[in-house]
Amino acid sequence: MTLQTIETRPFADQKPGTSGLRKRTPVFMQPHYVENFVQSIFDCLEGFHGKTLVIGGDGRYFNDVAIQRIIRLAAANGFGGVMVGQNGVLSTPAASHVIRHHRAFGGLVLSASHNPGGPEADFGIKYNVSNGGPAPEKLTDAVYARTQTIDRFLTLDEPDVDLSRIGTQHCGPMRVEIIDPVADYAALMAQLFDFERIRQLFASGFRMRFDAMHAVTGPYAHRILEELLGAPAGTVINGTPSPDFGGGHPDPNLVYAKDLFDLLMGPDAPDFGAASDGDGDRNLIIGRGRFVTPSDSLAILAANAPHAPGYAAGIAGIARSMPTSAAADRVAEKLGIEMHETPTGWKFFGNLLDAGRVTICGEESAGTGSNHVREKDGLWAVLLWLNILAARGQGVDTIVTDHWATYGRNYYTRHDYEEVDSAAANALMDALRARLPELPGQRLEGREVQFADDFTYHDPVDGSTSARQGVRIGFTDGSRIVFRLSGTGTVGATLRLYLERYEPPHGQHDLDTQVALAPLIHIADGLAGIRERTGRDQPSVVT
Ligand code: VG1
Ligand code: CO
Repeated sequence: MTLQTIETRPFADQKPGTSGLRKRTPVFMQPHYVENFVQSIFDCLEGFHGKTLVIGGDGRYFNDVAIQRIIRLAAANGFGGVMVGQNGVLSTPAASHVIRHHRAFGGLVLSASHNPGGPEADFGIKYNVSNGGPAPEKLTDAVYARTQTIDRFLTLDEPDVDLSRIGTQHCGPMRVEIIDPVADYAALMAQLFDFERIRQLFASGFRMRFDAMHAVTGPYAHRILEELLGAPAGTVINGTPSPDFGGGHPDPNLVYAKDLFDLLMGPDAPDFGAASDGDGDRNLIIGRGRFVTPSDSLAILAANAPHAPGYAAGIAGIARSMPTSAAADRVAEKLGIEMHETPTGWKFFGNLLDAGRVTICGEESAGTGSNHVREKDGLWAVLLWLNILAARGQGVDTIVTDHWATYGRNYYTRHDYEEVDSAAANALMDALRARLPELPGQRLEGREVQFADDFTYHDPVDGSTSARQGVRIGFTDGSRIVFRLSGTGTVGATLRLYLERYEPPHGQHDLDTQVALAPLIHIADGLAGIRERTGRDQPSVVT
């Protein structure tokens, strides 16, 4: 075994975004690209000597190659051991749990999440800290700075390990433990939820379809839903992870999971449909004849969490990302618990969860989770829904409409303009920001602007500040328009437009969402000149 110090030169583009570093796969496949980024992370960490690093990914193309390189880097840098999911697979929430459960120093999660995979698609790497959550901005900023000056990385002249063989191997002096990716996670789920009751639900003929989208949740869903909870074989579809996700987008929304949506809206619909994304942290929830928006799902899960044993004592508070609808705020208000609004990205929930100030968190982008890990968790949300359905003995539609009748309905949609010209997108945001000071008090098509700002978050736990997190324009009637640019795309810019309008408990709850929000959509286009500036007359994705 020889320790090698390899000379290298910085790549200008290794700036982590909303969730780690995401690039086209060929970018990651350039010589030294992975090594530079991972060495830069290690160079920004202190005190890991002899400690354990967790490594896993969503199984996409290049996962296995990158993991072998990372194992050698970890050994050369002095980690005492690595725990790696079998075949390099660990869902993002499972990786978070493994880090916490085994008191690891941190972990590397290889994924570009909902972005497609393959030699011409996307790849990504993210570092999680010892609480199991994504590295905070302070660390990702330091890592980026380091990538700009790096001139060497450390590696070992050692052969590949066998990622398929569960058990202990070595890379030089470092222990390499290949673990069952599902076992620890499944045990955690069994603690949080009433598996017996959910088993009875399935035994009584309740029908479900779970679409794993050829991505990482396949093995988790087969084990938990079919083997442990007794759902009939065939409940889980597309359950074998493939390096290119079957050629699809592993994004559980109404565009890429359209078959599931059509099934649930069709004549022979099962009772419940769900899906998860590439790395298993997102969830799509659809009842028979009823799609549940992620913002509503957050509110409903928070309101009903005590039906599950893991939350029987109640929840301490709720946090949601800024663009997520205010539906959950009404639940928090009624329960008299804390409510927090954070910037987009799960890393902002970590401090609130660690401090015990919130129990449940969510994002409009189909992410929901709790203090059981420090990532959003797709299957967790599905299991909490199942637990609630079993406990209440009601269907999704009844539960959703009941919720609206109690709290009112927040009509909500997101329009994405994907891969637009970066300069045009930035100009649009700049022009909007310039207009913000003059907007409050103005009437726009009959609605009065109450506030207009570029969201700044003050973390109440560590006092840090994150500015320029999205332009929000709120009206006196409670409706809201938000604009921001995506931080996970890999080509051009993606403009996200978020729209929301509140309808009180006794109001009209059965309008078509796009119709209910049409006046706000019109105002948004007028304010930002979306069509003109992007050259698009329609969003690429509407969720
Ligand atoms: C998107 C979502 C955000 C989510 C992030 C990572 O970020 O909007 O809510 O946290 O993806 O999700 P952006 O910057 O593109 O809007 V995951 O499942 O992709 O890791
Ligand atoms: Co994801």
